[in-house]
Amino acid sequence: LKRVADDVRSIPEEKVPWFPRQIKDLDRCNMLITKFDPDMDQDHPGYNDSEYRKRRAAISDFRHYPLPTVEYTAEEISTWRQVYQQLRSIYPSLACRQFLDGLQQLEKECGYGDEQIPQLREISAFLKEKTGFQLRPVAGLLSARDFLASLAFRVFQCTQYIRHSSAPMHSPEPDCCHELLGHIPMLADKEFAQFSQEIGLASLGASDEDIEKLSTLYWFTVEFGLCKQNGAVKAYGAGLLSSYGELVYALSNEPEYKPFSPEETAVQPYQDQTYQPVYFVSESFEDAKIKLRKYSANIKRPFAVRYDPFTCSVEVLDQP
Ligand code: HBI
Ligand code: FE
Repeated sequence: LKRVADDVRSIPEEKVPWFPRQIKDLDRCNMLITKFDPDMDQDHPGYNDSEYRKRRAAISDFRHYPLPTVEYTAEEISTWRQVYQQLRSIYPSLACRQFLDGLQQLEKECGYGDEQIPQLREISAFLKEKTGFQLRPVAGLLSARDFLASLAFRVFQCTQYIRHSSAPMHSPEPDCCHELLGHIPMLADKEFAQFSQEIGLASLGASDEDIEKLSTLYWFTVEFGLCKQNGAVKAYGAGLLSSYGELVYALSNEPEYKPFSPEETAVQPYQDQTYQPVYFVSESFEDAKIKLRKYSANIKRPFAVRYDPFTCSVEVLDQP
């Protein structure tokens, strides 16, 4: 008696990259990309400043995780103040409504202002109540795969050190000015939080090629996105909302604008050294979310994922 069926039954050898199923698995999502670190990048304003590099490393030492309080120095607060004042003055005319709403609440409830650098612990508690997002401290730029995976759990990996004082208006790497001013106000918006999580869920176990596309999508939406609002175009991307120069430029009518379309946006070459050559404009977050869902549904994975908000974990389902 031969059991041919069993012998020849082909088991598809799908190689699915490891991905986190629970929040605690995010301990393994910590691959740093060091090319823009002050230790590695000769163009970093802190490259020749060993005191700065030591300080940056000390702030990023998370042995006392979770969410250490940082005593910022007078110099650090002064850098923050310059960034805050300059950006704050142009937000009302250039930032989208959701951002302005979020920022106003943060000013009221989390110590946002030009006097001090807000603390991650307070911000995380605030976001948890608003949208379920929480912060996790991170030592620098993370790999796209690890960064996106955390979004699936409504966890935002957030740097805590600040840029070098010699260049308050620009940082080659993410720093607390970028995170706290660019990202956090938007993460207090429910619809935007949902959009962010859905990019994250789409990334779990995806191929390197699809990660590249999702990270480009993320780049042109969460980082550099524009949206229509009451007949005007406003900024919602964190890269814009944390850069005075690029925020003004992006809304100046000088660059090229294209309607947000995931298939096209996902393969658009982007710039991480200078201003973007093109910006994508969404009709609304609702519209962006629907389009993203359609796009994600076409990503080939031999399984589907579902987020269980009760256990904060990801269930893996066989594709029907
Ligand atoms: N890492 N710490 C940190 N902060 C970010 O904003 C960030 C990141 N890694 C990748 C990334 N952003 C995106 O630009 C995409 O590559 C996902
Ligand atoms: Fe960012």
